[in-house]
Amino acid sequence: MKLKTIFLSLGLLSATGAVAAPVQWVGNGHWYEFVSTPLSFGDAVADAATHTYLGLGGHLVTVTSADENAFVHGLTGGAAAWLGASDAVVEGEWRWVSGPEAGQLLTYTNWGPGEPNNAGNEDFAVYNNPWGGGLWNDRPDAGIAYIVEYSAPVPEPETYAMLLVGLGIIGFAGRRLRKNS
Ligand SMILES: [Ca+2]
Ligand SMILES: [Ca+2]
Repeated sequence: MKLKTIFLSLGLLSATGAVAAPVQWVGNGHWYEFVSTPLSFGDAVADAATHTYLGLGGHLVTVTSADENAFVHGLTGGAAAWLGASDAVVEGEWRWVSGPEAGQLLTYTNWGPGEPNNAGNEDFAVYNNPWGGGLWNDRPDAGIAYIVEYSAPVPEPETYAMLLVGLGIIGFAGRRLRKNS
C-alpha cells in the first residue's frame, strides 16, 4: 500500500492533497479544518461535503456566533478563505449554502466596513480579503482556501432504519400517553 493511500485511509491527507488537521472548538464540539488548496466557491462547497472526520460529515464552514467566528478565523493564518455564505441566488439575500444551516438566512454576520458592497458583482463570503481580524467581505469567485466544519454524524443506512423504528415507537408511545391522559 502506498503511503498516500495509507494517509488517505487514516484521514491524514485529503483527496486534494492538503494535510488535514481538524481541531475541535469546545463551544459546540464541532471540528474544523483549514484547507489551503485553492478552490472556487462551488468546488469548495462540493469538496467539503466529501470530507469525513471521526464519523462526522464535512461541510463548508457555517459561522453563527462571534465566538465561533473568532475560533474559525484563527485557523486561517491570515489566508483568504471561503466561508459557506452566498447571495448568488438572490442579490443581497445572504444565505448559508452548506451544512445544517443550508438555505437559511444569515442570523450572525461580521462584515467588514461597507461590506457586503457587491462591488462589480460579489456573491461569496470570504475571510482576510481584504479585511483581517475575522471580518468578512463579499467577493467574486476565485480559487481560494476554505474551511471545513464537521458537525453531525454521517448517517448510515442501518442508522436510518433504526431511526425510523425509533420514531415509530416514540409516536406510538405518544399516542398512548395522550389517550391515557
Ligand atoms: Ca452580491
Ligand atoms: Ca465586497
